[in-house]
Amino acid sequence: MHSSSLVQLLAAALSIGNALALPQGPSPTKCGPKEVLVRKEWRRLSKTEKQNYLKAVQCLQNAPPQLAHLYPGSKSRFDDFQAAHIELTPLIHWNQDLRKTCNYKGAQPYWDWSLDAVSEDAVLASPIFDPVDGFGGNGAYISDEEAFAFPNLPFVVPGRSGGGCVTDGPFASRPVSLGLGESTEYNPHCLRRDMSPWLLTHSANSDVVDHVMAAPDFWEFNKRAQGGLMPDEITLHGSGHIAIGGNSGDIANVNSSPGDPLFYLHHANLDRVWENWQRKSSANRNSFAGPDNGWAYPFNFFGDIPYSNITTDFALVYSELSASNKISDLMYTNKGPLCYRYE
Ligand SMILES: *[C@@H]1O[C@H](CO)[C@@H](O)[C@H](O)[C@H]1NC(C)=O
Ligand SMILES: [Cu+2]
Repeated sequence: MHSSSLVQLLAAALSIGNALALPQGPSPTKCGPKEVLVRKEWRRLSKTEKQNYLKAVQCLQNAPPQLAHLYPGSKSRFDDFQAAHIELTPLIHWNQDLRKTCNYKGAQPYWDWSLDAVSEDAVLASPIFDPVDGFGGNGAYISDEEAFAFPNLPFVVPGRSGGGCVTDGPFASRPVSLGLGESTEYNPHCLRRDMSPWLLTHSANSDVVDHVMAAPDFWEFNKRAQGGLMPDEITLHGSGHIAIGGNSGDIANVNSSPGDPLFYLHHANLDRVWENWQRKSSANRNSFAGPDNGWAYPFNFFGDIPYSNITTDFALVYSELSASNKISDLMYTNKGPLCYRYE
């Protein structure tokens, strides 16, 4: 297991898609009303806004890599982000790169899964999976046995229904460069999904969101949002990964999940839940705590390992994607280097 922490993962979710200027050291970044980007739920975007986002992602998939010297498997700028996640988990500058490299004018959209988690039919009918104005749908069905042979999970995902190559949408024909797993060698393969509408309705519905939102401090918030490893313990974070990626899909792999472009909309929504929770009180706003290793207590699913608890002085590192940030600089989405708000 790599050593990046789940807290970092959530903290990184906060910074995914950050906006305008490189967060370089302590110098304050200008973030006024003119600069702040407004993040919207996918289905609230116009058709044109959706197409602009999808085209910008495809543009990054065709843009040359800048980190191939670090990650031999990276064949595009899109792959740089996937490779950096394999190594580090934290991600920053995704949306900034869409804007800078691909001239994308918008903000990072998010996917509010709780809107779809009302029924299994609603999950399947979600606009997020639209073949034209969305990210495409499920993979073709493969058997439990075949799916379980992939390295994502130690159990067969209840309700899994796909597992093979995604058959429609704008990302079906482009090979994913890296993964599954923690190698950064080139390993082109089709984008796979193994959706479990059952799991999404059980682990990302509005009751689960409410339970997370009721957490008294960040430690507890993080614990409730991350959930556990087994199917009946999965909550918000695991849900967006495992209910879509299942046993064989890219987005369900703990290392190589950003191979599926949906990853960024899932993490933007986690960030939004955190931001909503922060806005409940000034105590919430300033609360932050968690282990410095993703698999340490209280996420010690694979046994106890040594760790320290971190504070907002902790510096997140992003490979060569950007300079590092202290978490304290990232506690407000609408200030400093992040500079966005949610609608
Ligand atoms: C980390 O913080 C948690 C929650 O406050 C606490 O239970 C745990 O003992 C702390 N661990 C260390 C190593 O200080
Ligand atoms: Cu994640």
